[in-house]
Amino acid sequence: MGVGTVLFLFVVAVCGVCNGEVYKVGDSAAWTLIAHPDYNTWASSKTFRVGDTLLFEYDPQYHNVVEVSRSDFHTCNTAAPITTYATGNDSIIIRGIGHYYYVCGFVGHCEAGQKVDIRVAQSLHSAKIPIQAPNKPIAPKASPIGPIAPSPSPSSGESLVFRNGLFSCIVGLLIALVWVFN
Ligand SMILES: [Cu+2]
Repeated sequence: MGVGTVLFLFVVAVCGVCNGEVYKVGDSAAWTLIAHPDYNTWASSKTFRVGDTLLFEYDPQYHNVVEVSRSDFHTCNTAAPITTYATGNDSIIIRGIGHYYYVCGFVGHCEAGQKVDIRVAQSLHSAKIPIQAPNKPIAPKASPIGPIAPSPSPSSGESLVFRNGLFSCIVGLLIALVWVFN
């Protein structure tokens, strides 16, 4: 395996953390009224970031997902939706920091607790790197950046470096640039 291939794989691995997490709303309970999941407790247990994905899974016969304003969220008014989702398997990418208010638009469901306030306070995933594959075949070359540092050991838990998506993205970008202009 050439150095270029190794670098490419490394960049892909590093930039994997830039793509954000996927949060299934309600976890195993999903988006429902059955057993009345507490979506506010669920949401407050997560740290949402820009670039993360919210996944709403539900039976579209009985539920949907309506993004509403803050005031409509509190009054369960779905007459002026920002966006309505109804596939039963909706992935919504968080576009910026702030609050996102989702309720079920079926009669009585929001009032019964099928509503969630997604608060996005951090934007570490916002720096995304467009990875462009080179057109020319990869020729093995001496690495100008020295040996690749080993990944942090899993036993030490999440390392600060890999928790910080932005830092990882910058490292990945630098490596990609070195590679491209090599
Ligand atoms: Cu519902």
